[in-house]
Amino acid sequence: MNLIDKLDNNIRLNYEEAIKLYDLDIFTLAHYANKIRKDKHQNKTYFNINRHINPTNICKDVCLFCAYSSSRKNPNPYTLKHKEILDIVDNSVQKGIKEVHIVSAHNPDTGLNWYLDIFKQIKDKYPHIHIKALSAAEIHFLAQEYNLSYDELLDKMIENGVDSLPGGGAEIFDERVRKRICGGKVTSEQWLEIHRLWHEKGKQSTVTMLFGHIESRNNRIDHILRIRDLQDITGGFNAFIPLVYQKENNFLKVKDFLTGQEILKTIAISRILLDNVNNIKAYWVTSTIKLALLAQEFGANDLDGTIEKESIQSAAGASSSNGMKVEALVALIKNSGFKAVERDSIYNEVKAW
Ligand code: V47
Repeated sequence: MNLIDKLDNNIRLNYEEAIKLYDLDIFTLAHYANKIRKDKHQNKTYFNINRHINPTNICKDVCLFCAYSSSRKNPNPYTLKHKEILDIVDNSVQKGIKEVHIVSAHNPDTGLNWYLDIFKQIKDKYPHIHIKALSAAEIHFLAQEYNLSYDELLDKMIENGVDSLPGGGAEIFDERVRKRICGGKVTSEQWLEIHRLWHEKGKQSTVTMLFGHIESRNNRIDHILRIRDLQDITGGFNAFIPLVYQKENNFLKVKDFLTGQEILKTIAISRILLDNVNNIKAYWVTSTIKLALLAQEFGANDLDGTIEKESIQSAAGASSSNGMKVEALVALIKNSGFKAVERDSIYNEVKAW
């Protein structure tokens, strides 16, 4: 059976077949990705009302793509006090957020409880707010620093109110590329192990892929298929988020940046390959909102959320530092021909806008 026959019959592709997807033209990929999107979600596009908080930028690790950490070209070290974090949460809750997304750097000076106590304080005060916190990279760092197994640390996070894990720190799983861009932090195997353990506790998480730097198309396919393999076992990933590399203020030398066509192809391919992951998120922060809207026709069915303040990608050049107003996001989704549906953090529908 040839590739097109397999696509027509929804037959799962192996690595050798999957790498050939990039040879198909963009309209063919859009056709197949959009068909899957329509079958799963019709013309709904999900978003949530959330607040990103990045409590510290002091980091013991060095990732070449990062412009956020204070050790890079952005020497402005900070560590927020719990009172400052709670003030942010108070303010955002009044504005109607349903989720706080808390990730930051690998700060060796704060102590473990600085990381954990803030979750408890937020949960005690706002039991209805979903806490999505700590990437697998942070979990690996904290487990090593404080001599805990992943399992012990994940249990402590749950005890303190963390509801789900974000997908950061996955970067690209290929070991050679990973060593060059972020050697020293969580390995690919460890990243996947942490999410596997989390899923085995009955919890959900998301998974990202950082692309558009020095990785090849084959590295992207390999990354996506490693996700599919774990998802076959656990079923715990609720969304895949391809993050487009932003190039300012960091030390990764990249010659050629991605075209819009390559970004859309990659989103469509991820939709086709990840037959066991329900949602594909076009993260407007890194793709730009215009391309994210177009990505709705290339398999993406989620635009993340309002975010309110974004510090990681905006440090590297994205125009996302102030998030997006919910009315604006809704209007853009509707004007592009889709139905704007607010969701909670684990994809229950909250309200059709
Ligand atoms: O892991 C760092 C990325 C991630 C750059 O789980 C960069 O729903 C582009 O993971 N260009 C953190 N990206 C953010 C993240 C995330 C964001 C939104 C939603 C979710 C989710 C997760 O940011 C890091 C890294 O891959 N990043 N530097 C850069 N120059």
